Amino acid sequence: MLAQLVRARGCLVVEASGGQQAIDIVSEQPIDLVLLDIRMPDVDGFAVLEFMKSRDDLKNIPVIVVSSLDELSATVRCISMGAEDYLMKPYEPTLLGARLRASLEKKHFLEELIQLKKDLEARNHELQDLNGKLETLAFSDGLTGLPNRRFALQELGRHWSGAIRNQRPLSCMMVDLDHFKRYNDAYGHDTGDEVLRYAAGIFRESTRGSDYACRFGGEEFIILCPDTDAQTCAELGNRLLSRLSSKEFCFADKPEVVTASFGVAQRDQSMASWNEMIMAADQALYEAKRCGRNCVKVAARA
Ligand code: GH3
Ligand code: MG
Ligand code: MG
Repeated sequence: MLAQLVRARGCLVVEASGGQQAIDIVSEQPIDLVLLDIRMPDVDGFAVLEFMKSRDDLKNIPVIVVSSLDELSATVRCISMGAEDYLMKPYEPTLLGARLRASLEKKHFLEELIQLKKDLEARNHELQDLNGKLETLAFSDGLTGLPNRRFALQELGRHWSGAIRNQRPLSCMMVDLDHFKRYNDAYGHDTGDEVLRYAAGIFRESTRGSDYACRFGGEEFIILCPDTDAQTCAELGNRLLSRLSSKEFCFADKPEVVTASFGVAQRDQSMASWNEMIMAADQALYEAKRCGRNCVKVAARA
């Protein structure tokens, strides 16, 4: 009778003879809605309801209890357990039809919402991935793979405040490849790029740890050395200088050695900002160029 009524509304009906069979059916088949009696010979309706609501994959299937158990406590118990509705037998067919339609619509709406939430979460993950990639791109140099000027200045700002706060030394070294224009002019831009990548590789490998080697622009690099005084920083410069010139290149059958000039400065009390430390390092670099290149110069301290 109940099954006929539901079939008449265009629904496919799977009937269960008892509670255990109902549990088996909802566990194995995609069911849109359950009409559930309370009194059943084996497992009762409360147990079926409890089972369904405890399962993530079944808890959103609406359950309408249709029972002859005319007790308020049973109704309250079913609704508290998550039943959609409780209809007393004998039920009014039109009312059952209306409940059926409303519950199914609600379920479809809920499913759409769940799908939307999943889609949103997936998009969020994609966005987070993209943001990470964008950040990496924004802070790295495409040619050499080193952190770029933006990154260097950001870190410099951070370490500048840290050095003042903790009364720790902070040094930086400006590096400029010597006569670099010549590589471009004599052997082409690609060779120039190769030299830049080579120098970047040396700086990256030799400054592991707390130092940062960054490409500052063109054929200029900056090396930030937190917790380091100018003399130690200059020693690093000398190591970089000899490693750089240790490789003999052969461009268009001509032997070539890459060299660079280094200018070191350490933060001191007279400097109002990190900009002044960079300017001091730049001055020292200029001095290194003036003294014949391929050397390290340290800025005089106040
Ligand atoms: P100095 O020893 O005085 O520093 O001389 P230099 O030739 O190294 O300096 P200069 O400033 O005259 O030339 C720098 C050149 O670097 C000019 C520019 O075309 C080149 N350059 C800048 N960026 C790149 C790059 O990404 N790739 C290549 N191949 N060349 C670049
Ligand atoms: Mg330059
Ligand atoms: Mg140069």
